[in-house]
Amino acid sequence: MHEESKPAFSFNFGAAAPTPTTTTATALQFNPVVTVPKSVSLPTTSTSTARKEHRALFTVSGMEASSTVRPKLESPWRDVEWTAEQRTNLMKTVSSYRPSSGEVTQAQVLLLGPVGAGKSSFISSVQSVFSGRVTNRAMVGSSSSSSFTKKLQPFNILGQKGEDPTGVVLCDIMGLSDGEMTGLTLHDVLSVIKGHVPVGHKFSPDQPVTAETEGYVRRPTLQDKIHCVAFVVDASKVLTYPKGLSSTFQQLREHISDLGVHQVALLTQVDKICSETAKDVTHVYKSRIVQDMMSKAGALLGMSTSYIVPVRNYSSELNLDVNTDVLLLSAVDHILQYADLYFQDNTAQDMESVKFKN
Ligand SMILES: Nc1nc2c(ncn2[C@@H]2O[C@H](COP(=O)(O)OP(=O)(O)O)[C@@H](O)[C@H]2O)c(=O)[nH]1
Ligand SMILES: [Mg+2]
Repeated sequence: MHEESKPAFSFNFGAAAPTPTTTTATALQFNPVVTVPKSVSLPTTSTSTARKEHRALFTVSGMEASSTVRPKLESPWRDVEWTAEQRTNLMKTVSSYRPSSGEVTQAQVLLLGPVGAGKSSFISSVQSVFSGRVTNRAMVGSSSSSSFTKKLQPFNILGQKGEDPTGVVLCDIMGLSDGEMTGLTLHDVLSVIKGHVPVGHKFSPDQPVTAETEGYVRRPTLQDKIHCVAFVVDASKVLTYPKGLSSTFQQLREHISDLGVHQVALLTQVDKICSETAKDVTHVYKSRIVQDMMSKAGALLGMSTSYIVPVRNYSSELNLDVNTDVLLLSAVDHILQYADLYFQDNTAQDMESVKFKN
């Protein structure tokens, strides 16, 4: 049984908190005061590192100045092979990926971020890469719509024509609100991650997920759960997101880490902050502006930049571009590495408990 106290806050900054109803002995304490995670020592959970990072990043001055003076780095800060061959290799890697746990067939990845960050676009773009043409299956909203996606919607990433679905499912969800009264609550996000929320569930901030919710999954299997969370932020908004978003991310990260789920981040819309990258995506790792924005996104998320990858989604294009495909596939590959850590951790734990029983 996993009923828990409802959160003492929601992501609708300033919105009324739902009143708690049922609690159990194992209930998580949703304390709005930030607590340091106790047991999980994932690389992504280092709160102290995150805080240090905050300090360091916020005291750096003249970043923009240097961007203007020297917008391009002499050598890229991450190496990527921008070739059709690399695209083929990455497609093979992604489509042949199978979770390293016999119990599940697909890794479930939850995309979390504010409305308009590019979550649905990322899903559509990855599907486009595999289908060989630009499609919009994940119902991308316009940048002004409040939150087009209100349901929990998993998308199988299908292999190329005739191939089986890949071992990855990208789950789209309503956006974290950045000020309106429509955002997801921490309670609901954690219910999704634990596997209690049925596919197609329509979120509503005043109707939190409980055992009475239609289709509530009482005893989630490993396949029902989320195995990796990918935060999604818009590079062109990192500097203007409401202040509360950063603490929302920190709280989410701490609770998600407590569940043993690794987290990565996608910095989308990099074409909007760097015109060179907009013209030619192979500039992305040479762009000082993008590099600086990655650090700022790291500070916003409380995450080291090594977990963050830049992404350029297909938005208005009609044709695929090999370099954009490579960047998108690299992001999926990055996500899968952290999803697989979950299976490795859980398999290792199972082994421990077997040893213990014997
Ligand atoms: N230029 C550009 N636009 C993007 C990118 N990603 C998303 N968009 C646009 O941003 C808007 C919001 O995207 P959407 O995927 O609906 O965001 P969501 O609310 O997070 O699902 C849409 O108009 C997209 O076309 C990107 O990488 N580059
Ligand atoms: Mg969406």
